[in-house]
Amino acid sequence: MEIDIQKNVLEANDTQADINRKYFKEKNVFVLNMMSSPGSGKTQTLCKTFEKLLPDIRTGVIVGDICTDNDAIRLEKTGVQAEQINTDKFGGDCHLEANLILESAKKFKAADLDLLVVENIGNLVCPAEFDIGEDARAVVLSVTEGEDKPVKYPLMFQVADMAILNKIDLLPYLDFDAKLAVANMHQVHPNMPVFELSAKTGQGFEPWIEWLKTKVSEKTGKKL
Ligand SMILES: Nc1nc2c(ncn2[C@@H]2O[C@H](COP(=O)(O)OP(=O)(O)OP(=O)(O)O)[C@@H](O)[C@H]2O)c(=O)[nH]1
Ligand SMILES: [Mg+2]
Repeated sequence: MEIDIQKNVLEANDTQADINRKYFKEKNVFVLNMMSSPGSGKTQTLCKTFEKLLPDIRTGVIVGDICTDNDAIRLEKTGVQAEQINTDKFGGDCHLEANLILESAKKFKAADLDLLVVENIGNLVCPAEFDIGEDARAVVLSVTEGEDKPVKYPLMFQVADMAILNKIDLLPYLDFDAKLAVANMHQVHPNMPVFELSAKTGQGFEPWIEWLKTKVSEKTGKKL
């Protein structure tokens, strides 16, 4: 019985995700779903990223957390419009579902966006199961989490189109083996692009920014 309920929830979500995808196609906006464990640096990475993209790339962000609008406040300091979703109002879900995304996407003031980023709720498991109608998925792993996470939580890394290995400024102080972490990502998802960077210092940002700009260009037809 429980399995049937879960199946129904996922099927309903998939139907809504297809509606979202159609909406995003009409709006000609590239949508990136960014996922990770709590604290790996999604918000910090996005703040630095938006500083580099704005105002040339018209950008919006939807940010999910169980409680607080802390991340929306941090992100808005870059000049981006941020729409916070809190899931504590409806049971404290550990992931964002497609219906919430469409509701929030309709709140953006700009007539047209080129890029809409969804910072998903910090969780390395559930968000991977919920299609939100995005064009691409990013997973962030930070060097304080352990090299083995890709093989312990493979689904997240299998559904991702690219990965960020964040907090590389801390490598001199840790035993973390970055080569092994990347090899573990490639064990579950061969050839996935991995960008090693520090959202604190900005080190390693260029290849990630180039990847993102290329994706936005491909979807929108806009030369960047
Ligand atoms: N040293 C270092 N610290 C970082 C880096 N990126 C993020 N942090 C710190 O890590 C902590 C968590 O970063 P956040 O950006 O809030 O992480 P998050 O993934 O958005 O967290 P949730 O939204 O709660 O899931 C903060 O104290 C950041 O300042 C980095 O590259 N290097
Ligand atoms: Mg965050």
